[in-house]
Amino acid sequence: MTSVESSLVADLLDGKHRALARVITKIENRESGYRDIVSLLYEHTGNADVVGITGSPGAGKSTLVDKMARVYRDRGLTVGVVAVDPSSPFTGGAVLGDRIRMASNVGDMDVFFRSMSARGNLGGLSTATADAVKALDAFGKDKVIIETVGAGQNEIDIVRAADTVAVLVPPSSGDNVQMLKAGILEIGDVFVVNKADLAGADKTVQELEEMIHMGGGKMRVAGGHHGFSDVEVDLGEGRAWDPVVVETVATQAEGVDEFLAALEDHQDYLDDSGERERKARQRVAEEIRTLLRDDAAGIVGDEVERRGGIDDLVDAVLEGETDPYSIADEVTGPLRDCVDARD
Ligand SMILES: Nc1nc2c(ncn2[C@@H]2O[C@H](COP(=O)(O)OP(=O)(O)O)[C@@H](O)[C@H]2O)c(=O)[nH]1
Ligand SMILES: [Mg+2]
Repeated sequence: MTSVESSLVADLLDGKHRALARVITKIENRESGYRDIVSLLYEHTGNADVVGITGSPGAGKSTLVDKMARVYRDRGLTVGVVAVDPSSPFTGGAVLGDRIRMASNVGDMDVFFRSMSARGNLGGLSTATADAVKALDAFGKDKVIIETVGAGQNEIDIVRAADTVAVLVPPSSGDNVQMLKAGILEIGDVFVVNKADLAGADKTVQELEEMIHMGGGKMRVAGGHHGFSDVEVDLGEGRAWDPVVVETVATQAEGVDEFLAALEDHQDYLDDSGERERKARQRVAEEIRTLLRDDAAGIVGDEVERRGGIDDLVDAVLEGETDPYSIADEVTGPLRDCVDARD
């Protein structure tokens, strides 16, 4: 590690926002040295409440996050926001809007906004987001909010860095709520029917409640694919969490206090049930696995290059000289020998 990295870390821990911004840029771009930085920050993490806000584009996430941040600031808490857009591989569109918003935040650096995009590396985005959250946490932000658009696995991987996940649902015809079934219902701890000033909000709330109590929430805590029931599922140490539905009008800051109270209830639940610890264990295990997988793939990739690259190996297979299994054995053989020799 160079002195540049250690002094950057020292400055971040010292509360310098410029250092925080530079660290997140290094994380986002996977600049050399970023791993050492995250490694140094690690022991300073674990103090922030991390909330994930997700939902379709235009649902009102950014508007709500701004209002949340304002309330937190009024309470004397510091806030970090990471806005992630997995759908835009380069900086532009929605992300640009967030950058402008960041600039417009009346110089209150206790609300630190930062947007991140995929940079053509979707797989790494959730890792980069989790690392950016660590930087904000180590910096000492009390509340860290991850705002993300998109749907499907990327979105789910990204909000996994959060302790509590809020899903925004605009009021509308039943179709929308039906569409939520795919994945989203399982990740939401709090559902927010934003734009409650528009027609159909009450109906949407009712549909969400029905869907949650039909089994979505119970099924999740039961951890099975079948056999969920209406009885409370005992997790051993505490009660199961029943997702909550709240209504907001983000533009008018209506319902924000109720929303924040629901988030706090969930945080309390995490502590009382032992779920926070379980989640933390799961997150660290996944982090270790991901790093090992990436590192191992990197080592093997280098070895493939040393052997002339993947195309040469493909040619050899197509010409009948060898087969993919034999190649895999040959490439990984020396690694395996190395590991075995250490016993
Ligand atoms: N009527 C109404 N419009 C809203 C509300 N919240 C946000 N909007 C508007 O919806 C649009 C999208 O909001 P934005 O926060 O950028 O959504 P995001 O894409 O989810 O971040 C903007 O024009 C907001 O002013 C609300 O509660 N009611
Ligand atoms: Mg937004």
